[in-house]
Amino acid sequence: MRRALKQNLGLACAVLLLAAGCGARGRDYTVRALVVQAPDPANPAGGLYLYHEAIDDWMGRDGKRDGMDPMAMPFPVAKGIPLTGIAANDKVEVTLHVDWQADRAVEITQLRKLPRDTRLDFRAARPSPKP
Ligand SMILES: [Cu+2]
Repeated sequence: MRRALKQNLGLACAVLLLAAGCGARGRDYTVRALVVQAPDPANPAGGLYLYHEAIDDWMGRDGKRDGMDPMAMPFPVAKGIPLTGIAANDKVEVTLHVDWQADRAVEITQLRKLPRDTRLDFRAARPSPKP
């Protein structure tokens, strides 16, 4: 069981390295979230339904850095990211890769479970005044 987890993590890293090597475009955001709904193994394309904390430095499609408030939303998950063992009410930290030029503009490229006692903070976004 533990070995399987290690292999999965290794695979995730390999996928990340590959993604980073292939002409890294876009931006990465590190986001903490509560899992709203366990992923459906029969439909991995359905993504992961998260209630995420504010993303202060979020940059929209228009290039404006306007932040994103906490909200529940589904996220597509990159191939090779293991979702086994992820259940509703888990707390997770994900890397969101955002590339507005890509077919799939937003996807989770990294995922890790946080300790059960992690306190998430669903305050509003504080966008930076920087242009
Ligand atoms: Cu959102």
